[in-house]
Amino acid sequence: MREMKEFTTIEQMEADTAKLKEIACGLCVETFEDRKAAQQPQCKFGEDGICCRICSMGPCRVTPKAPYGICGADAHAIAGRHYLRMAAAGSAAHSDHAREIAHVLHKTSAAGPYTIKDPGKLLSIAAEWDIETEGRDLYDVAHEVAEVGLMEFGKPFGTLRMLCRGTEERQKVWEDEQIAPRAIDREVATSLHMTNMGNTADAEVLVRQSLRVGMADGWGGSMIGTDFTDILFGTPTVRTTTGNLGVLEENQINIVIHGHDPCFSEMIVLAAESKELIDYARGKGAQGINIAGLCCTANEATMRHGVRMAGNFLQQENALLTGAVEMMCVDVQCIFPALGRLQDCFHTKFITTSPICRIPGSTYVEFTADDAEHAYDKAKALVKEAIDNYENRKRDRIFIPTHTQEAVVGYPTGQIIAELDGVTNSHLGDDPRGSYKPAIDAIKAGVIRGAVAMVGCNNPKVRADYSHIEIMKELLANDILVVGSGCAAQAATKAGLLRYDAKELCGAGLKRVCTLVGIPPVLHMGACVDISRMMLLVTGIAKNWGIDTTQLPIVGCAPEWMSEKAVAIANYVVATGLDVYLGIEPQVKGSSQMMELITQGTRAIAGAGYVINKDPHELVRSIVDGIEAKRAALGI
Ligand code: NFS
Ligand code: SF4
Repeated sequence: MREMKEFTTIEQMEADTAKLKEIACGLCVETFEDRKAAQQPQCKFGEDGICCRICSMGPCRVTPKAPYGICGADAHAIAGRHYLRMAAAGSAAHSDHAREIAHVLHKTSAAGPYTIKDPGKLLSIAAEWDIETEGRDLYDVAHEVAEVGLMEFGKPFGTLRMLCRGTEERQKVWEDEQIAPRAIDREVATSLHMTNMGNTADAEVLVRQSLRVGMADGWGGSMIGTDFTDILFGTPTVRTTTGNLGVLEENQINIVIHGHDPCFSEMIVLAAESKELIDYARGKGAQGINIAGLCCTANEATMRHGVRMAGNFLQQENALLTGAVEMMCVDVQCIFPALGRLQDCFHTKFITTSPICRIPGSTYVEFTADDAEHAYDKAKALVKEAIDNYENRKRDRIFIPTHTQEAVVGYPTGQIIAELDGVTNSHLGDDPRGSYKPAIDAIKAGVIRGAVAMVGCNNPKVRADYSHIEIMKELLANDILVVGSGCAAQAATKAGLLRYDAKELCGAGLKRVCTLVGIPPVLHMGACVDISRMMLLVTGIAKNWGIDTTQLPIVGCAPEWMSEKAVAIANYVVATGLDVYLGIEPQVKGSSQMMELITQGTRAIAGAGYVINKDPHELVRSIVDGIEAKRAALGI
């Protein structure tokens, strides 16, 4: 057996960041740490969610002496409205990303550049949606599937199609509690309308709508986005890759892709693989073209191409500070506007590509689905520009940290179930591997005590990646399987937790499962839109077990979240019946009613709620206790 490689510690990661920070100081440019310091003390009213500027009578701030805004809204109304607006904005972001993917699906053709990579998935969705497939051209079917998907955003009647994928019990809860989302855009618009001046002031009603608009994301926008991305670019499969800043190469053209929507970055990846451009790069003295990813675009590209991952949210400035990036090419979401200023200190070209995300200081090369036929040519032109930029590197300014970790990525729902099924004989015979029984048996027997979906961002309010990594290690030691997405999955990548031999960190039960099945103990499920995959995974387990999702010893955890998208996600995870453990407090503390509603009130509606604790060690303790309590209730 090969000797186990070291894991990367949080201190090693911090030492790398500190060195890059020194470079920034030497160049007199600021990073998020400086800006955070300059923001202290952060506004207490904002933090508590009791500052309202929804109308121009305000801003109104609630204090003991002034408990009402000018219109009479109290702290609960103000905090509740703000919270719902966050959920709505998050849902809008994920869903608009999905809409763009749907438009690209609508532009597919056999001639490319966008083609159908997973016809099986296309046909199964067509069947689910009663779309005729017999004797039809695949691309006709694809275009109709795209159109029906697009109707989900604005249809005037009914609720979302994908809700029927839920357990029967869930579907009844969603219906009875009036949190079954209608058209996606309608839930976003309704949320904005409800929170408009002079509308809903009842916190309970605002929280209920937060669940509904969250559902429009998780069981609507994100789920459509995930399925259509699979159809377009292939359903991910297991592959081995590498993560952390050390994936940037001293002697290659480094192009960083960053953001969320994989449509354009897919083209960049393909262009960088073309012989013509590789030869061109060699002609310019580089050894090759190295594509590295940041944030969720990295997750998407790594699962389908094995593209290496430079890091997560709080590493975006670090990537540029290495001085070794010829081009950073971004699409939408989670992109620091600071990059526009930072690029000035380096030769890096900062390229924005989406009309949704325009940033001063960047070069804008528009990419939209309307112009999909030219996407590959545009990508080639950009890669060539990056190659031409190689000679402009300021070689004395290059510092690439050396830490990297191997990572096994690409576990969509079907893959996880098939892998776990692989330990038994149930896959022999005609049935393809894919029975849930072994997974359920492993949980029932207690070999695996439960599972946690580790999701979400980094947040400078806490040590970057520390909570993610500490919590994951503790869960593994307690025989709790971890599935990860988004920046949480990348924290695991950087630490080495996506390696097969990370099973050494597990308790005896989980270690045995990982050994038998040949999986790492933290399973990379993809980007944040792929949390919809997690919802289908828990639904599949619950259905095959014959119980509801809320009874499962499975929960969600976002210890370092920051984005409005995380608020949308937390709401649909709760609405799906899973408790959500948060390490950052939602900005509603100024309202006792809101705090009660998000931690307890939703339990009466959906059977789940938030548990909030800023201390990662206490948080993970409560996760383990929560999972054991679910087991006890099931009598296992
Ligand atoms: Ni999710 Fe992905 Fe990261 Fe947070 Fe941003 S990249 S969609 S929002 S920061 S996990
Ligand atoms: Fe003030 Fe009410 Fe206007 Fe908010 S909606 S700013 S509380 S007057």
